Amino acid sequence: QFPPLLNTTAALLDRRVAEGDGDRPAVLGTGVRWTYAEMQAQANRIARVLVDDMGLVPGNRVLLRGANTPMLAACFLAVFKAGGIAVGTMPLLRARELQAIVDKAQISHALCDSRLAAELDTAKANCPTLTQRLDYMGGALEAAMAGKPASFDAVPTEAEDIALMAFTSGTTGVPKGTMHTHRDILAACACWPPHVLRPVADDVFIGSPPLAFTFGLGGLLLFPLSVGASTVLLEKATPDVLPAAIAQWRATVCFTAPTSYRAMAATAAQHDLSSLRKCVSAGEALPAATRALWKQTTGIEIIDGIGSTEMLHIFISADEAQARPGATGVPVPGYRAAILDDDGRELPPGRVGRLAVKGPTGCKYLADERQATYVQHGWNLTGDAYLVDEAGHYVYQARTDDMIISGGYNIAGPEVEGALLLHPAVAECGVVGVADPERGQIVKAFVVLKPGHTGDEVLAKALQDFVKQTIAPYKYPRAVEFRTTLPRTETGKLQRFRLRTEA
Ligand code: 3SK
Repeated sequence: QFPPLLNTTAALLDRRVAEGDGDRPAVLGTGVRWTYAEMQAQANRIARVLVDDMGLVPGNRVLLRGANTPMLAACFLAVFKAGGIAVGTMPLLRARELQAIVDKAQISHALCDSRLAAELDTAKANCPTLTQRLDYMGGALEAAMAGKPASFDAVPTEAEDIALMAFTSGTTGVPKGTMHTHRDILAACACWPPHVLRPVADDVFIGSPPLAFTFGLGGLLLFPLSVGASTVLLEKATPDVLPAAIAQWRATVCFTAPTSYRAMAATAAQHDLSSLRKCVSAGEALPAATRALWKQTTGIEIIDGIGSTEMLHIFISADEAQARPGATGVPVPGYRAAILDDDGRELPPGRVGRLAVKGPTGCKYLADERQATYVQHGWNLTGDAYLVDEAGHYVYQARTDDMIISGGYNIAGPEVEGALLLHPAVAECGVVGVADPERGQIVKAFVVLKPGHTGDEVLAKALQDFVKQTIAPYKYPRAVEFRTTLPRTETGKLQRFRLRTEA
């Protein structure tokens, strides 16, 4: 039972300091090693700047933009502590994507890593609600913090107050904001970590997912704090640098995506990974071959899991003892799962249907009609097709929607289409995911050109570069095929399923 008055930062950070863990290492990064007491002081000073200088009142939405750094972590904790609503944004987002989030969430405040300021500067003109902004990493935020005392009493938020809005681009590319309360956050800390991951206070967490992605926020900030462990926040955690970082920091718990484990296996022998004891994979289905390769290379059985931005974190998973190649796992204690047919009836083992889950966290979209699609009959329908085997293990089959999952990124085909259609040579286009041994799927664009343009390699490259300049670069189509027509229904709707089979 959670008490009615509940503040995430008070529960995860202040309590730890009050109970005597102030001198233990909390957050590590390039040139930074903050103890729990230092982390608390940083968060307190930022909270004071937010309230005293930027006029934040409880319920205000605060956009956070930055690479994974101790300062970004302190900003999240400061916003929770001041009773604000933290809205994390992916570092790679462009101005138009930021603008859509600011508008949808009615964001009034922003704390931005100064090295990523340019896109927010561009977005500013079209963000009338965003009136208060300070930049950090050599920006005005640190200067404002310098004059503040290191104390700040947590705002007595209620358990059901919204603490976090996490955005996901969804199948249509129109961003969906998912809302999570203080109680949701602490419930996520109380379910998967103690029952499946089982971290201890001496653990050192490390990994690649951005704090703006709830997989990263939980795995690299909330969960380590919840047990008094430490976390290494790396600005760059691609597979070419992660093994060296694991060795350097003697990390014990790693969070990353299957593609990253596969890539890291190739260079693992060149690094001392002997400190590692737990490896967590989520974000896309874990191929049995990747699990086997990582086990053969490091001796470690990957802890696989599926979560969603809507559900906040992982709800089906398997610890090392329960792991079965090809299966994601079993419902995390606290959650229930079922496989439903299109009419909402539960299917027996072995039958493929829609994955449905319920538990202490759940989907609460911000003003979005897709709420009624995601939540039906009291179940959260994740958009994944699964089957459950006779032993109760859940086995992933496919996405049930148009989302493309490539290299751990969720990419909405229609959003890439929207970017391509801005190019002067493009008349029509359709974007789908096609199977790829390395990335799971890649984004493929089928393009019909306007008269006077020739579909050759030069134009294909120009279109790819154009998409990279228009939206987050990871969404660009890695394959481009020129067509004279696209398959459409009589009413003109693009038939993406036909493109998928023709790809
Ligand atoms: O994609 C996932 O599996 C996931 C896992 C944990 C938290 C959030 C997400 C989207």
